[in-house]
Amino acid sequence: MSIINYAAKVINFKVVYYGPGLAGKTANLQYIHRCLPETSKGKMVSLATGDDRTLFFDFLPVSALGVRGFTTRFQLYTVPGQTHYNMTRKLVLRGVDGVVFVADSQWARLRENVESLRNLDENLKEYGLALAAMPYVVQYNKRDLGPVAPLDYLEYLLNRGARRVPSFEAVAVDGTGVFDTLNTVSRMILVKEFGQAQEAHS
Ligand SMILES: Nc1nc2c(ncn2[C@@H]2O[C@H](COP(=O)(O)OP(=O)(O)O)[C@@H](O)[C@H]2O)c(=O)[nH]1
Ligand SMILES: [Mg+2]
Repeated sequence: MSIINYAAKVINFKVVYYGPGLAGKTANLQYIHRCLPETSKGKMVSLATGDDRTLFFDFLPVSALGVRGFTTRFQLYTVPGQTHYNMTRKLVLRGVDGVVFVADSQWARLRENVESLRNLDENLKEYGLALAAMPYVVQYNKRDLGPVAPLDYLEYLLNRGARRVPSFEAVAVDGTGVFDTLNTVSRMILVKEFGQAQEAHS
């Protein structure tokens, strides 16, 4: 659900980075924030608990291209991964336009990924939304660590829903895969909102 400000001619899209705690959601936003020029980024708000995990959300408006005289802006959020913050996760998903699922590639974290994906499904359902029907990509992060599960296996576990979505290997701390992930989900949102033709001009 995009939010359109007709007076300011701005369309806001909301992208939520979802996934288990410590998968690298915040690291994605930090890298993006570091790379963007001052003129195209807002302030990043990060509320952390004592153990340095995201308690509420990270917020990063990214100015993007103009569409039909409007400026499109992407607002990036992350959710806290830990089980007991489900109310917060649900709130952050409110009005979401696109989802990035950040998975932790390490063998030891596979169960947490599957649980988090199931939790995402359930929370979207409460808003009448489904991953199968929305702009959605998967990121397999922490590829630099060992031992990590092979891509095929991660795809089998996490990307075999009603439709297979674009997926990316990433090392969020050094930026590998970070913009591929963001650009793809952003493009999927724009195509959904404005149609294929618009993409050709973007
Ligand atoms: N080696 C490595 N560390 C990472 C990577 N992504 C995130 N981290 C580290 O993993 C920890 C958790 O990352 P964070 O972004 O806070 O996870 P979040 O809970 O999903 O937001 C931090 O210490 C990050 O620096 C990665 O791709 N490789
Ligand atoms: Mg975080």
